[in-house]
Amino acid sequence: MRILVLGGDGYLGWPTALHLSRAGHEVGVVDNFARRQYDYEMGVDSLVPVCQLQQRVRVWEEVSGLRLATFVGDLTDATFVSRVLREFRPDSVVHFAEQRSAPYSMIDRQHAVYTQVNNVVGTLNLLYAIAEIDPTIHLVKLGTMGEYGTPNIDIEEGFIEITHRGRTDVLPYPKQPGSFYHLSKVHDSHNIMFACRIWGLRSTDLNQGIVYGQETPETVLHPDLATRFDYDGVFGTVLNRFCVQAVVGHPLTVYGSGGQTRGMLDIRDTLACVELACTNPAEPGEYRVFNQFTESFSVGQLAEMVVDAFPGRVEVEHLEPPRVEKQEHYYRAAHTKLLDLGLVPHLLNQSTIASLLAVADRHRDRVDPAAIAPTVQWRSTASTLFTAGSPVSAGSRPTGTREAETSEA
Ligand code: NAD
Ligand code: USQ
Repeated sequence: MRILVLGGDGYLGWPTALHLSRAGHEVGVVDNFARRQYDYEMGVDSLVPVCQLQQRVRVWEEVSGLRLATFVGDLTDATFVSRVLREFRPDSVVHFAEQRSAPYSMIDRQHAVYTQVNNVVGTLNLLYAIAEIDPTIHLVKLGTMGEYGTPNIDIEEGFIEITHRGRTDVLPYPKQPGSFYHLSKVHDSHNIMFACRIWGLRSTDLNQGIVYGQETPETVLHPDLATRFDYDGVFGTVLNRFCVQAVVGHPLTVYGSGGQTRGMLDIRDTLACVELACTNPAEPGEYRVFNQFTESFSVGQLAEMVVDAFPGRVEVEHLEPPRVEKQEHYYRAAHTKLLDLGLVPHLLNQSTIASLLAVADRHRDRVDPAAIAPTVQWRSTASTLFTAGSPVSAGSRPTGTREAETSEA
C-alpha cells in the first residue's frame, strides 16, 4: 500500500513509518517540526538524542535499502495538504500530526487556542483534501482513550446502544475529556464522523491509550534511527517518566492518591495496530472506532511496578494533584476490535520495565532534574511556567522562556 504518515518525525510517527516501510509499504512522511520547537520553547529535550529528519531518512535507506518520501509543511496550510495528497496519492493516511500534550494545552489561553486550532484545523484541511482529491483514501486517525473520560459505567468502542423512553438507538459514546488537548480530539472525532456521513469518506479513529517504551525492531538498527523519549513535566507520559525518575534518584511523582486508571500499550503495539487498521480498511462511508490499548493500570500500580523492577531504592511521592481529574474511579473499557483483527499484544511486565530503565540509564547524563516537576496547573488560567511565552504557530518562532524556580508542585 501507499501510506502517508502525518507527524512522521514524532515519538510514534517515526517508528511507525519505519515499521510500515519494512513491512513492504511505500511510505511518505509529513511533518512541520512543531514538536522540536516545543522543546526550544520550554528549554527541554528528548532524553534520547534524535537526528534531524533528513539524516534519519538517509540512514534508513543505507540500513534497509528502502526509501521514504518526505514533505515538510504544516497541516493548517490547506494548499500544502492538497499538494502532498496529489503528489503522493496514498491509499491510507495515518494522522499523528497534532499537539498531543494535555499539560501543554492547559498552560494558558494561547496554548489552549494553539492546540485546538492546530489539531482541529489540520484535520479539517485533511478531510477536505481527501474529499476533493480521492474519497477512497482511508484516514487512520490517532484519537485518544481520554475522549471518554472516566464514566461510572463500562466504556464501549466508540458507540453505545441506548434505550430512552422506549426507543433504542446506537449513538456515539458520551465524551468527558479532561483537558483542552483531549477536547481537540473529541472535536476531530465529530468532524471525521460527519465527513464520512456527508461525503462517504472512510475512516478509523484509533482511541489510543498512553504509550510506553522507546525501542522498536527498526529503531534499534542504528543509533541515528532512535525515536524521541520525553520525561519532562509537560510532554513526558507517566510510565516513561517514572523510569527516568527511578534512574536519577528522583521520587516517583504520583499525582494525588494515584488511583487514576488508564488504558496503556507498548510502543511496538502502536505500530502493529496502525498497520492492522491500514491493511483492513473501513468501508466507504464508514466511520469506525477502535480502542487502541492492551491493559489498564492505575498510576499507583505503575509506580509499584517500577519500584519492584528497579535494582536500587526508589521513593514514591504523592504530590498535590496539578490536574482536575478523578483520583478514585471505576474503569473498564472494551478493546476487542484490534484483537479480532489479529493483534498479539506485548504485555507490560518486569522485563519491559527493565528495558525502559536501561534506556533511561544509558542517557542519564542528559536528564535535567529541573524539568521533572509538574508545572502546569489545571485550576489556573495562566501557568507560571511561561513568561511572555507564545506557542508555536505556522511560520513563527517560539518565544516562551522557562522559569526554572516556579514549580507549583
Ligand atoms: P509527537 O508530538 O511526538 O508527534 C507529533 C508530530 O506531529 C510531531 O513531530 C509534530 O512536529 C507533528 N505536528 C504537529 N502539528 C503539526 C502540523 N500542524 N503539521 C505538521 N506536523 C505537525 O506526539 P506522539 O506522542 O508521537 O503522538 C502522536 C499522535 O498520537 C498524537 O496525535 C497523539 O495525540 C496520539 N497519541 C499519543 C499517545 C502517547 O502516549 N504518546 C497516546 C495516545 C494518542
Ligand atoms: N500522572 C502522574 N504523575 C506523573 C505524570 C502523570 O500521576 O508524573 C498521572 C496524570 O495525572 C494522569 C495519568 O498519570 O492521571 C496519565 O498522565 P500522562 O501525562 O501519562 O498522560 P495523558 O495526559 O493522559 O496524555 C497521554 C498522551 C496523550 C494521549 C493520552 C492517552 O500525552 O497524547 O492522548 O496519554 S489517554 O490517557 O488515554 O487519554
